[in-house]
Amino acid sequence: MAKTFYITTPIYYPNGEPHLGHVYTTLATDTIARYRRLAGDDVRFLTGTDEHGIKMVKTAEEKGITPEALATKNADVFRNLWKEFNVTNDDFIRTSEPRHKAGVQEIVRKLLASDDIYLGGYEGWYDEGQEEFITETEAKAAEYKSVISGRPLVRYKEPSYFFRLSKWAPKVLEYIEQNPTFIQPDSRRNEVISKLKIQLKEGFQDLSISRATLKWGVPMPNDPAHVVYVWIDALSNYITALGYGGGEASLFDKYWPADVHLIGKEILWFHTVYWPAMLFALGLPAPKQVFAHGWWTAEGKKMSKSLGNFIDIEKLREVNKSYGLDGLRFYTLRSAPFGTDLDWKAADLNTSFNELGNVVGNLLNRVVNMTTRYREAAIPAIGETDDAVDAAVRKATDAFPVDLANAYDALALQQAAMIPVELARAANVYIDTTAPFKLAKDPAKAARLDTVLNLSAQAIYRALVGLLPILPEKAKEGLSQLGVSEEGKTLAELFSTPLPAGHKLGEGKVLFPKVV
Ligand code: ME8
Repeated sequence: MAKTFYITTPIYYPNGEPHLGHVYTTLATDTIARYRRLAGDDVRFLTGTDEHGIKMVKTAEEKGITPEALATKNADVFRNLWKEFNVTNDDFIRTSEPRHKAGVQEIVRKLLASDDIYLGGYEGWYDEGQEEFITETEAKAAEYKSVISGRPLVRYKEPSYFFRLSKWAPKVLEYIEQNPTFIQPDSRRNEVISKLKIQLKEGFQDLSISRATLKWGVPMPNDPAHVVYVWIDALSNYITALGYGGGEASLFDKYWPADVHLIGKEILWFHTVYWPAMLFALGLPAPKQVFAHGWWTAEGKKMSKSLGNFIDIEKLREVNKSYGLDGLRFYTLRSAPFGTDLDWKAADLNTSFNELGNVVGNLLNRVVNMTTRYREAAIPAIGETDDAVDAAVRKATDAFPVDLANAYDALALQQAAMIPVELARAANVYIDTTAPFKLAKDPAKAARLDTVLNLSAQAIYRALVGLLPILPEKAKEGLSQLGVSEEGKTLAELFSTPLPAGHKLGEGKVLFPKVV
């Protein structure tokens, strides 16, 4: 049976339309999902929308519509955008759906029964933009403003149910320490560990998990005057979408624990402290990994509508028009090491796309044209070799499958994008050095030309296979120019045999028409 692989994006707030940040996380998740499917895994990829909480209520009020209407309108925008962008999610969960609400209520019921939830009173600070409770110390340090939005914190005083986070926090710390790859990258892991240690030393606060003054949410099953705190509601999506707490839990049995929750760095604490604590209290395993990527800025500044540098859907559609969906995928993944912050620069987008053309497109073009011209489009068998000259391209081609697998295993997506480009670059250098057009003029060099054509073809073949998760359309098109259909084949099958001697190439065509 194939190994299962369950990967998720955050579920996004549909209080507005998606923007570059949402698209980035979703495309990165899609790339990993595509790679794992190609590797032969049984993949489940989940995304969705997080529809409750005060932020949705306030935005709806400003717009003069109900939170339901706002959520439905924008959930559709998210769902349709993922279709338009060829995202291969298997499911899309809305937290307003009955399957989710029933699951959350079942989770709360279980936690009430195990005495992990109790009734108390909350008095303290709340960041309404982040939907986050803030301790007095943190609030004071931030001058009673949100560290994310800069807006004033709000004072809350109301009866509330609490989750016994203090009871489970030591176990969470132990889990984090015993599983070095649970939180990635390492720098983020260290931040969580030190914050946890400080809070454990100072005395861990239990977590307020219900709101009595809010109507828009999942009602507490034992006390419907309260709704469940939006983060408890939201985090549960990762298991309610698998049927946990509902009638049919076969997906849950098959896919839980998740292999990767991919998120932005600002929501790491929720995912690596609250979420495992809840799961442990439910007697369930924690996810295997939470990977926090960095934040996008645009042209050096925080993205904002008023600065005119906001990368919204319209802007992204324009990008797709000029560079194709694959151009956007490649740019966002190759821009910075995965996990660090990124800056959107229109000029870099252009450079990165043209790099694909100059390196990958160029190699494909050379291989198809030369093989067509000199060998009637059939891959020649290896002829005369020259170890000193051939070694570099042979080594890069041989090492490629393992290098690529290592990059994906570490979620080093920048490397995953660049390893194929580097292989193509090495093969271009090889062609420059061996000058096949000169070899072709000398009948005595025919056996040498055979080798150069063969090795160059193997390099572009592997590079294109390796690019399938990143450039699903272009890599497929490139492979068809090589006379290869990857349909239904696993990575191992595609890598295990080189293009055989006599293999006929297809029609050559410019793969990445230059954009100026
Ligand atoms: O936080 N750069 O939803 P959200 C990179 N509903 N990524 C960004 C980004 C930026 N500038 N802006 C947003 C929520 N993102 C909760 C999540 S999960 C159980 C609940 C991406 O709509 C990034 O993935 O505010 C970030 O974590 C997410 O969008 C936040 O989306």
